[in-house]
Amino acid sequence: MTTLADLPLIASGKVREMYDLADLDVAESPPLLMVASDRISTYDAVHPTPIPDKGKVLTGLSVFWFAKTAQIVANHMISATDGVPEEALGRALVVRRLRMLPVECVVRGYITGSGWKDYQASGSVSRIPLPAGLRESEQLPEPIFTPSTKADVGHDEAIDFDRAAELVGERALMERVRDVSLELYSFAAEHARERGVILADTKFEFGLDDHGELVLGDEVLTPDSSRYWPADGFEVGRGQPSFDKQFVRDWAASSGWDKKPPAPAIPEDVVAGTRARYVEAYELIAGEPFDAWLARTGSA
Ligand code: Q0T
Repeated sequence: MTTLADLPLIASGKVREMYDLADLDVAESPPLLMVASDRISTYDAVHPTPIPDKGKVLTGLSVFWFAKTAQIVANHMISATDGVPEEALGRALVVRRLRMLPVECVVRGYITGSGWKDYQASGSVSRIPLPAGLRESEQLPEPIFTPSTKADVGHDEAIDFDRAAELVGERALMERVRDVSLELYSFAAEHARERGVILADTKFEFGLDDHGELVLGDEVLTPDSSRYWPADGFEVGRGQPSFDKQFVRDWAASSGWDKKPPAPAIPEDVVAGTRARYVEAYELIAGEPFDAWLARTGSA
């Protein structure tokens, strides 16, 4: 019996952890355990109140997308059951260890967030010129690849394609990463749109396996790595409500919190509404009851 507390922690983020499963395996490149917590952040601050099942929803969505996109690119998932400690069932994946590329692969289909800011200042994003006169949240003529660097602390830094290629060290590899990222986004955005959800933008991370093959890593197309908007009520010319976090943001705005850490505790009705939104996101996108995910992973 393995418990998370016994595993070596190799990376820790605001809302998830990566553990080493080396002791459990004799392979040359022993696998990792990627664990999603129920923690939630808004305005870059983690609230002290968890959202029950959030980690399971995000893990279930990653698994859904890993399966759906395996024909586009290989991914790091090994198992959501075998090798997962009991306490993490449903919210953890055993994954292949990769040599991660030092860039975040952002794809934007709509102009929002930092892309909107950059566009307003310069008319372009990541050195990609965009048409004049775009309005906030407007769909772009075609999706764009806008990489960033992984900052150790604070916000990721936007870079252009040439800088990303320099960091990766091989332009042809970066071109493949860009093309795969755009294909993944287009595939997922079309799937989501058929289910009433707009995938505004998303972030992928890739690595290379022992054979030098490109492999999709990280979590994929989850609400934490993507902006999902309800298609219903979408309106160009303003910011859009987040599919998953809008209850928390609305409550936070009315609570008087100055949006600086520490983030406040979340009242139980807001927790319940937010949990329901995550479950709804799972069911809309994966097209099955969330209970099916719990049952498959023995985590009900
Ligand atoms: C990684 C080797 O997940 C991270 O931080 C979470 C707190 C960042 N990170 C990813 C890796 C992966 C993945 N995914 C992989 N397959 N192989 N390293 C390490 N840190």
